[in-house]
Amino acid sequence: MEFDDVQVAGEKNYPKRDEIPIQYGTAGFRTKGNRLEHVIYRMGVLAAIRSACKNGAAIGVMITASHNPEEDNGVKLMDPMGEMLGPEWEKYASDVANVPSNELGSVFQTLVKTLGVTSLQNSLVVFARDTRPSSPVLAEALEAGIKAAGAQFQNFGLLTTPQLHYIVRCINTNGQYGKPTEEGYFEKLTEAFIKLRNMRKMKKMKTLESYTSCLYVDAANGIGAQKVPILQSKLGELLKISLVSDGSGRLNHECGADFVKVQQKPPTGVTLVPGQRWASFDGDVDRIVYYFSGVSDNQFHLLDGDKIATLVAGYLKDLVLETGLPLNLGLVQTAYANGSSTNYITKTLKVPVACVPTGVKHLHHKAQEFDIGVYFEANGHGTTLVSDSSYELLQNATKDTAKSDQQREACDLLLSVIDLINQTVGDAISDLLLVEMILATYDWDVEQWNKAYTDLPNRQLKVKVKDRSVIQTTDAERKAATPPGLQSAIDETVAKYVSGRSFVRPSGTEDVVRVYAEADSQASADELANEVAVLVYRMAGGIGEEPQL
Ligand code: 16G
Ligand code: MG
Repeated sequence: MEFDDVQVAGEKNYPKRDEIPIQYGTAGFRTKGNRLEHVIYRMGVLAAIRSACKNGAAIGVMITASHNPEEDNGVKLMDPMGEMLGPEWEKYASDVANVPSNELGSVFQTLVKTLGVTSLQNSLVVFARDTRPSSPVLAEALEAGIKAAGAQFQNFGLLTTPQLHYIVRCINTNGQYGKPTEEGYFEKLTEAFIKLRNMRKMKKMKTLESYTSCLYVDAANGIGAQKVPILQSKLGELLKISLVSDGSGRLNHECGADFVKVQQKPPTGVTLVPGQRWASFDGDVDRIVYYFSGVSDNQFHLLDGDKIATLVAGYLKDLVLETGLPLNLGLVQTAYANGSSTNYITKTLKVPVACVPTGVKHLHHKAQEFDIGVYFEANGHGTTLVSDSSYELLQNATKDTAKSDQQREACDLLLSVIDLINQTVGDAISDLLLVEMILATYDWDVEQWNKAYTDLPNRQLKVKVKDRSVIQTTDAERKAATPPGLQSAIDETVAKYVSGRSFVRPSGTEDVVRVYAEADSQASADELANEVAVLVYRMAGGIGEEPQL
């Protein structure tokens, strides 16, 4: 196999623009959109090679930078079951992205030789993009790369990231997971939702004076704004959705799940009427957080990934009990999970909890260890995984006459809940339907949901340092292994605060060190975060102005 054409077309149309190295990070490559053309061209070729290594299974490529500002863009590859690219390939992706244009052919040549790939003709790459201004040009670069590699492709145009993950899985399971189209995606989710709403008598939501059964969705001015109306058209009266940040403003600008979570306030310009139920997506619709303004206290209350996880885990736990099947249920979180949530899950729900490093791939991997594994990052990214054997067990149980009617009904119900969940990755649309279904089942409004536990006040800060790799972490990022002395200094500081907890970690997506702190009051959480930020600044080579104590 020769890569001369790949190199010639690459040098001519997609030459490397600069020498700044770029790494395939937590969620693929992410940087300014205008730095990515050559990288994405190369990823087209790499995805074709990955497909060949997987016997021609479809590999997905998504062009998006999620919650990043509009001028950024990014790219990530998806493996055959719709999961993130195998971590062992992240290095290949980084190597290929960084070689000079005139060495591209030989680098690919060496790679296919190492991997034992002899042809790319039967490779299949499927791709989609979000709504960023730079996305169409980058999609062209990707297509050019796939064509230069001589592979086959399908361009799905504008999709949410989780939709593409779903489609990849559908293609590679020959439609067993669903129809490999956007239509198929909405059909599967909404049919499950409608079935669940009809299966058990679900009472109307509580009618608080100012309560409305309409859900308000902030689509971050992203691709979600185009997809929510499709969802609405399928649900009709069953769920009324009112859209804000509907694409008329700047992507992710003072809106969206990340803004709401980090700033702990509604999108700019939104006034919450007490009791209204609100949700925010991020720019590519793989995160969701809920929030509301309290009817009695008029305060902003956030129902983040942790609150969603506990709602889902509690609901599934009861349902599993009703099935009478020996399915083990577990929940996976990261260090960012609020201490109160972990407490509630272990002590009240009595569901085992695992803690893993930040990044979907880690959570997803860990969740696979359970029969039913719920995973959520506090930032609102999460889903539930059900093992194939558990799925089969449930299917068989629905036909098992030795089981009671109630048990069989519970199995059937659980199977529909599984259909409602996009198991390939966290999916704001699927999570929204799941939350809405659970709230309707319990006859709960957001206030009742929120009462499960009270979050410990918390604060996140960023510190700029010369080289963030001087901070290495251990114990699922809860402890700093280097630089020497930093952890013991953090420990000493934390000890001064009631219910204090703090950790630091180098960001995987930005050139900063992140600081997280929680304590018994907001003032203490702010103070603790600040003290720890100063420690990082002083002990890990801070640049710019020192954080003020
Ligand atoms: C990416 C990750 C997300 C993680 C975040 C952390 C995926 C698909 N996304 O957005 O899971 O929470 O990075 O960012 O893996 P940070 O390292 O900058 O804090
Ligand atoms: Mg995202």
